[in-house]
Amino acid sequence: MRLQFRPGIVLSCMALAVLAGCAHRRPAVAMEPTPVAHIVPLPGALQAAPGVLRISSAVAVEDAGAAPMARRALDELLAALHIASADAGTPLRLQRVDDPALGEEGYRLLVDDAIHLSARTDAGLLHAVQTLRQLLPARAGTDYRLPRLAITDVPAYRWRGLSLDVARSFLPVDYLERHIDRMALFKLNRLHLHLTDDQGWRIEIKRYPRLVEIGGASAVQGGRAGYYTQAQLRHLVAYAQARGVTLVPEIDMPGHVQAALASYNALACDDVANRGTYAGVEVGFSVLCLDKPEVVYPFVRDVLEEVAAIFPSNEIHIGGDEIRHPLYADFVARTAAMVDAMGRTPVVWEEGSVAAMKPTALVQLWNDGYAIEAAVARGHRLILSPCSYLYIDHGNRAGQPGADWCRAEGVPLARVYAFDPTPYRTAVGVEAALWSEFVHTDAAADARLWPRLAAVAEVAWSPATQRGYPGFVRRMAELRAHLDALGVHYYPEPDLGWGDAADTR
Ligand code: TNX
Repeated sequence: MRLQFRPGIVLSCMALAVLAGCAHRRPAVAMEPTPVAHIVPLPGALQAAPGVLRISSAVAVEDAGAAPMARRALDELLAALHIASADAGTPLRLQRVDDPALGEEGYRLLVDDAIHLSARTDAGLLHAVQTLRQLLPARAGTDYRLPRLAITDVPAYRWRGLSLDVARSFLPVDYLERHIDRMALFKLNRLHLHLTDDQGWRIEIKRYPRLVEIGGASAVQGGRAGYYTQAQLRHLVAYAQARGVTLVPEIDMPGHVQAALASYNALACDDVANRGTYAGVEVGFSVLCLDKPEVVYPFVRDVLEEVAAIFPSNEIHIGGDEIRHPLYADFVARTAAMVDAMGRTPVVWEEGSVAAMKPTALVQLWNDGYAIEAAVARGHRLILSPCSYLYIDHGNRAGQPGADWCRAEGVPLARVYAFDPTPYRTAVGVEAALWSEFVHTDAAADARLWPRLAAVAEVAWSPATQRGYPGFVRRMAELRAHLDALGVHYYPEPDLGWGDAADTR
């Protein structure tokens, strides 16, 4: 179609230009463009007020020492933006308030002539700081403007997580540190570490040194070997804790144990021929010898005791996936009872729900169609990881190399976002999973995780009735600079207009 000259349009443009000219004579404050509050996950309630608050060079922080975690995050944010602390600066108050409506992690953020952050807990205040971080630019400038607004924000779910498979292919400590910082920006609070599998054993166990000498030296074909010392894991636990993230360890048993069998052959049944390490991608072939309880249970107990001594998390994941054995349910019941006796809560993959466990045991759903009702009826609460929405080892788009067994079309950003947890009435939350059979480098992990993990964060935090993909896309597109500042090698997601970025997988 040819464009035609339409005088009406030109005239109305001229009229608009005149009006715009008039606007120049309005008071300066009205001229401040009100920045859009692009926050992910979407806050529960946000009321915008006219105008902005300008912060020129300094803020005056008052915190009464009540929130060390939030204060550390705030100091880091101010330092990154070169905003000084000075008595004459814009007032910024962190305050603990006794408001039950805010729960364990909710917060309020009010921007008027000052910045007020309030919450019942340090964790809540930390989330308030993360919201402030998203409202401010990602990199240092000279002066800053904050929209005047009032936010009240409480998470929908207490478990907002990611499971990282460091067993098939290892991820170094410095990657995990960076990753924890990124999770915190989106208010994600559980990092589940899948520490053992057929292809590798990644956690030092002092009573069984060969687990890391042999099991730690193997990996999936093309992947990275390696292991974490107990000192490194204790460091990571503290690092994560300071950022509001709980590390949840998983020792996958009684299947997925070839690395353990290769390290200690006695754990295998006597007729097992394959006692070496494994670098393939098959599942379901290895099992602790459940017919030798006198060998297996002392091992399991010793390992879990060391795990519990390193990880203070309430929950300890004992695996239980993809293995058939007549003594399977018995094993899961006994192992879950051990975790209970240590004063912790066991978590099992969905298949483990056939075992007799206390109703407090958490069950992690991973096959969309798994008949979970029986477990729910027995009182088990759920961690939701249905693979067709949350298995982000699958492609960002159809045809991307990697896993596709659950959904041939991959698990694109919009698909992740479309997950609705609300029908699962007893869910404690939502957890995405990054398996690493085909994800072997830091950059490849980044490109699987981001931006999809931001969608996971919104699914788990924001009220299902208020969130929507178009709004998420608009807000998330604006946060690209924050991911850039953190050095994230995200997937160049076309829905967000990021298709120009290098695809670093
Ligand atoms: C299923 S999900 C597995 C993992 C694989 C993954 C690959 C689950 C509990 N087990 O062992 O790595 O599929 O997508």
